[in-house]
Amino acid sequence: RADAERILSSDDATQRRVQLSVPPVGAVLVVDDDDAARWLVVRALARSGIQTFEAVDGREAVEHVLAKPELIDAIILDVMMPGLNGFDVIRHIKRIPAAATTPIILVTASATEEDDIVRGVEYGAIDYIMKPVSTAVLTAKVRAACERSRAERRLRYDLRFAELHAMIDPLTGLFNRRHFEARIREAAAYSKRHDQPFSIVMVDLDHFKSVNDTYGHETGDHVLTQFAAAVRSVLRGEDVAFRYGGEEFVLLLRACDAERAADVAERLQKRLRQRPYLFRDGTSRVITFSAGVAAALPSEGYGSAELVSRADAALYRAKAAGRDRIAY
Ligand code: GH3
Ligand code: MG
Ligand code: MG
Ligand code: MG
Repeated sequence: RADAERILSSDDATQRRVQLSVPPVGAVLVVDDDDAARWLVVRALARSGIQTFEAVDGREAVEHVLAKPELIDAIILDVMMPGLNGFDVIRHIKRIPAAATTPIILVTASATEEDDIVRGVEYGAIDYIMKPVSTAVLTAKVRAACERSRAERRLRYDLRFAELHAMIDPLTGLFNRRHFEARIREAAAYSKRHDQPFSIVMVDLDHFKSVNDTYGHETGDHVLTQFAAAVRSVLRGEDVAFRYGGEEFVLLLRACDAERAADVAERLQKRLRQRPYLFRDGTSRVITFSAGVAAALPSEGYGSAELVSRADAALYRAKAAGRDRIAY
């Protein structure tokens, strides 16, 4: 289920995995068809605490990066290799999203390789080392590349985290209204293209003010989180729930007409009836809501503004008719 909490927690899991599997200094892929040259580099790096992976040709290098892009902090790449040469490898790696910014250091065979260096840098290598390799220069450059790589990864993670937080309601963990606006536009475009209906259900808790007034705002908050959990439990995989405002929620239901949308709302009603909220003072109460259902119409071009106002109007009718009901 594309649910905000799940995305966040799986992101945390990825982050933990990355932290656990990456050694302190860095991990580097060493690509060279010449065994002696490759071992020299590997030994020098190992002595300064850098983990190494090896590839004996371009193909192996690309396969290695494809398999575990997040575990490689930098790539040391021989230019002259049979099959895919160093430039080919750079081009392939730049097309792998998770590795596109991994620093690549070229290893060129001789001082006649000025053109190689220029070409390599144009392709996206950040630096080069001349053969025969100086271990001091090698180690310094690789350390710098690893640090750069890790700083960049941290930044990317922070950005993704910020992005997710901008769409999530912190109290319930559901998506927020801002994200709803984006998703409903997306759903409308999809429906238009495929001529397929979708529906929304506007949900407003009944007499919620009295929960706050009787038990306090904190209990009110807890009721809202429990309600959100109930909402999650009745949704199908392709449905998404949002906290629209205070005690108002909205469900976005893909490939769903008004009748089936009302079924989902009824399932929620039933579930809340089965599990009354138990208050601190030992009393319990069934949390009820009123809901307005609206299906996107081809005649309205599946427009989302009209859809929201029809659902709102239906919700108002449900309230006016006595609450605890679902109206179209
Ligand atoms: P109705 O059946 O007409 O919807 O009655 P109601 O009391 O639910 O409606 P009203 O809009 O008058 O009140 C909504 C209440 O929801 C008022 C506000 O204090 C409360 N509320 C809104 N957001 C939150 C929140 O985040 N936490 C808590 N605890 N209460 C909230
Ligand atoms: Mg070579
Ligand atoms: Mg309200
Ligand atoms: Mg209300």
